[in-house]
Amino acid sequence: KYLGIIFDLDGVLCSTDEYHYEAWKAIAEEIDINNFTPKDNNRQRGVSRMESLEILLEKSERKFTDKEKLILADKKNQRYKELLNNINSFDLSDEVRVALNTLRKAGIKLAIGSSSKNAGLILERLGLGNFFDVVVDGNSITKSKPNPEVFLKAAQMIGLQPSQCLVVEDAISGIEAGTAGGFDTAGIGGVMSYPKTTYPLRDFSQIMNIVFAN
Ligand code: B16
Ligand code: MG
Repeated sequence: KYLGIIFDLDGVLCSTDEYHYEAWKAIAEEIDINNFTPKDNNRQRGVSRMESLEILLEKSERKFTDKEKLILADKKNQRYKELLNNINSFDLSDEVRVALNTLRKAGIKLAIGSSSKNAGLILERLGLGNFFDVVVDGNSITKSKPNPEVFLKAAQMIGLQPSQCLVVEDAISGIEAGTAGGFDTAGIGGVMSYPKTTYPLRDFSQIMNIVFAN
C-alpha cells in the first residue's frame, strides 16, 4: 500500500529541535521573557519561523513592529545556524540510517517534507545531501504545517497519491497537515498518542514493519 514515505526533518531524522529551543530561548531573554519553556517550544514544532516567533511573543507585554519581528527572527536564525555547525554525520543514528537504506533498497520512494528553510543545510551536514528522491522545505511552500501543502507537493513530486504515502512526524502541526492532506501518519515522541496519528512509532525501525506489512 505504501509506495512512498515523506519524512519530517526536525525531530524525526535528527534532533535539531533542541537547537531551535536554545536559539529561541536566547532571543526570549534578550527581550526580557524569562519564562520561555520547552512546552512553549513544543508548540513551535513544525510551524514556520515567523509563526514560531509569534508564539514566543505571546509571552511579552510589549508590541513589536513588523520590522522588529524580522530582526528578531533573523537573529534567532543566525544563532540557530551557529548551533547547526555542531551537526555531522554521526548525528544520524544507526537506527535511522539502517531504516532509510532498507526502505531505499526495497524501492520505496523517500521524500522530505519540512517547514524549515535550513533543511538543505541540515541534510548536507547529516551526509544526506543527495539521498532523498525529493526535498520539499520551507523555501518551496507558501503555507506551513498544519496546512498540507508541503506533503501534497512532495507526494506529487514523487508521482504518488497521498493514500500511497506515509507521513512520519513528531509535531501536532505535522500530524494535522498529513491528515488534512489525506495521508496516513506515523507519530514519533509526543504525538505517538495523538488521536489523529495512524501509527504510533516507539522506535524508528518500526516504520519498516508498517511499510512491509501493508
Ligand atoms: P527554520 P520540520 C520545522 O521543521 C521546525 O520543527 C520548527 O520548529 C521550525 O520553526 C520550522 O521548521 C522553521 O525552521 O527557521 O529553520 O526555517 O519539523 O518541519 O522539519
Ligand atoms: Mg518536526
